[in-house]
Amino acid sequence: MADISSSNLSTYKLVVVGDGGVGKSAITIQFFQKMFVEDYDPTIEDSYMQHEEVDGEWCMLDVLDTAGQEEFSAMREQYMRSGGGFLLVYSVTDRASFENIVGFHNQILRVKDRDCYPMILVANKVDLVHQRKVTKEEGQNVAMQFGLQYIETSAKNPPQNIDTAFHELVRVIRRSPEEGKPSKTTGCFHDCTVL
Ligand SMILES: Nc1nc2c(ncn2[C@@H]2O[C@H](COP(=O)(O)OP(=O)(O)OP(=O)(O)O)[C@@H](O)[C@H]2O)c(=O)[nH]1
Ligand SMILES: [Mg+2]
Repeated sequence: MADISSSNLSTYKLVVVGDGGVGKSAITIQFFQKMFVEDYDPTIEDSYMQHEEVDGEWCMLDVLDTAGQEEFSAMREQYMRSGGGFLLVYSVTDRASFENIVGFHNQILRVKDRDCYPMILVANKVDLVHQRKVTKEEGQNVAMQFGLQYIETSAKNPPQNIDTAFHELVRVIRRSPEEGKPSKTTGCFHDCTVL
């Protein structure tokens, strides 16, 4: 039986970012509470903690669900500074949210003063097939360009790839040199795996 009481348990600070309404809270609540939140209640900032076993190794996940609404954008630099890995979320039904991913990606690298940092690209709301505005290929191309993994999710029941998204980000952090602290000269350490 794995020992989860150990004080040297690795803690991963994961931050969920992206435009307002793309489903950051729905993804986070589906992961932590195994339920889908139907209503839209814009977030200011919420945090969640949970022990989690990823590839047979227990860790502590400390997840920050951030505000996507523009009026709270002044808080971004601070949470970007504290994050150890980022889920960059857009909605496949909202083209602007996809186009804004580049801004989140670049701002994280600027705040971290790195060329690369543990992040994954999350294309959410794939259950809304008929409202889809961004194709899988477009998402994959951007992920490839940034050297990130691309994951399609749905927070709606039955959930699709929600646990996978968080677990993959933990794997990316674990694989990164010095666990999330790549040297500026190391270059990209992410795989461009498509899930
Ligand atoms: N069909 C469907 N609806 C979703 C999905 N994810 C979120 N939603 C809905 O989209 C709306 C916005 O979701 P939120 O999770 O509140 O969005 P958010 O990104 O947290 O928004 P902010 O907190 O303002 O940044 C809600 O009505 C959710 O129920 C999904 O995967 N599929
Ligand atoms: Mg929210």
